[in-house]
Amino acid sequence: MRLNRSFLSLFAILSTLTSLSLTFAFPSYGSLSGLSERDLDTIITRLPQVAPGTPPAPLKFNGTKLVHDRDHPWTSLRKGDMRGPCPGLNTLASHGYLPRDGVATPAQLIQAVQEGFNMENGIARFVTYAAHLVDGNLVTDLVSIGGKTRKTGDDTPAPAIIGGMNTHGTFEGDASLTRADAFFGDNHSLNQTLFDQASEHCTHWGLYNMTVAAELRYHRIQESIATNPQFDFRHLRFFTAYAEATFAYTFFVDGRISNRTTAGLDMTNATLFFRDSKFPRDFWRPPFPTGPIGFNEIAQAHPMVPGRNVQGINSFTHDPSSGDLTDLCLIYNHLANVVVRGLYPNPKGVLRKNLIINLGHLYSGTPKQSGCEEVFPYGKL
Ligand code: HEM
Ligand SMILES: *[C@@H]1O[C@H](CO)[C@@H](O)[C@H](O)[C@H]1NC(C)=O
Ligand SMILES: *[C@@H]1O[C@H](CO)[C@@H](O)[C@H](O)[C@H]1NC(C)=O
Ligand SMILES: *[C@@H]1O[C@H](CO)[C@@H](O)[C@H](O)[C@H]1NC(C)=O
Ligand SMILES: *[C@@H]1O[C@H](CO)[C@@H](O)[C@H](O)[C@H]1NC(C)=O
Ligand SMILES: *[C@@H]1O[C@H](CO)[C@@H](O)[C@H](O)[C@H]1NC(C)=O
Ligand SMILES: CC(=O)N[C@H]1CO[C@H](CO)[C@@H](O)[C@@H]1O
Repeated sequence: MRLNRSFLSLFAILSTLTSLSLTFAFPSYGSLSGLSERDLDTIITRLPQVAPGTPPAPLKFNGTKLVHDRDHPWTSLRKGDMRGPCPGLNTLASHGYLPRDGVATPAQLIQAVQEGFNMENGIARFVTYAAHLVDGNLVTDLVSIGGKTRKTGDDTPAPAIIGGMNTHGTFEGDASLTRADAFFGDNHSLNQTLFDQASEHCTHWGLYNMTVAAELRYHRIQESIATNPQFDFRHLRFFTAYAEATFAYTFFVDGRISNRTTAGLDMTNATLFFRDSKFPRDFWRPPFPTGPIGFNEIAQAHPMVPGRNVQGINSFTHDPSSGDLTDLCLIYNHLANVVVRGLYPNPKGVLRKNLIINLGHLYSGTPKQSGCEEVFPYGKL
């Protein structure tokens, strides 16, 4: 009895200490997914609770303008600044359109991609809330564009699960053009071998344009099928892989070039964006609010189905449960009902409330013309 009691109080002290260290170590941008209810309770009461911000409206002035201006100089990284797999967001952070440490609210992300790259409001909302829901902190309303991640197959306890946009398999995924698959290690910095390969695709013509993008997109998929036993190319990743292939010529080409269908990015400027997170000198943003121009052309050049390697390399198998490019509503549905639900199976209080609000903002970014029906995995407020 005595023994039992002192054992229990020792246990109580130990677990309080564990919770304390967990709380103190827990960064305000860390994802709360995958935590036990006990850890969640401890962490949430000590985090600053910030109500989800309102998504910014479309830009008032939406034409081209100089964005590499005197108010937005490039500066090198300070200790602790985070950068991730997205060259667009990295560049915005290194020029101060986003907080330079790489931690931002969803509203700041939308404002920055609109202001700095003239990204269209709907697509900005969709990708921002997708990233925030799977990789961000829904209590503090912060997400890191980089951040630490848990290693594949590593079930280290909560403090190691930090989140941020280089978490593999939530938003970040396989067959990126200039970043290696997580299976090979570093999944977020520029991989010089892959960048050189991308440049070779351009040497026929010298510029990365829609035609090159279609070939390189397909080539990287085939490469992952043949080399990455864990290659996964389904759901949100199937969509983002095609969208991102368009981004380098839609967003990184000077806005004084008005025809965005034929726009091409040269490799010197590409190196600045992809490797150094830097605007070229005198860079102007696109001439109108822009999304993935050429998305359908790239997808149709080499039609693919969503799927994964089911049994090692070269075992790519169609997964009919995944939405494809003709059914974006299925991708939205899977994200809300399966992915987010899986990360947060039983949220309570402020967490549930903020999940509902952020899911509403995600839905507001689905294209009107696709007519997706809104889903409510956690009910309504
Ligand atoms: C808030 C909006 C955005 C979010 C949340 C976001 C997030 C991401 C993430 C997580 C990735 C990694 C996916 C992967 O390849 O595994 C990525 C890739 C990429 N993003 Fe963004 N992004 C956003 C806006 C932009 C903008 C405005 C641009 C261009 C100016 C851009 C350009 C790219 C490119 C080119 C890639 C592909 C890199 C590659 O394949 O090597 N993104 N983005
Ligand atoms: C850009 O701004 C103009 C002028 O305010 C507006 O008419 C147009 O609809 C805007 N374009 C988009 C795509 O928001
Ligand atoms: C770069 O990518 C290649 C091909 O995916 C991979 O084999 C290599 O290990 C990567 N290099 C680094 C430094 O991550
Ligand atoms: C862009 O150029 C292509 C090819 O020359 C042409 O077919 C298309 O109409 C042009 N688009 C615009 C918006 O000028
Ligand atoms: C890309 O550039 C090449 C070489 O100039 C050209 O043949 C091709 O038509 C371009 N693609 C587009 C979509 O403009
Ligand atoms: C590189 O970007 C700058 C700024 O947008 C532009 O003026 C220049 O023409 C680009 N270089 C090439 C070779 O396209
Ligand atoms: C899942 C995975 O491999 N993630 C890796 C992404 O890259 C960073 C930086 O190299 C690694 O720390 C992660 O383990």
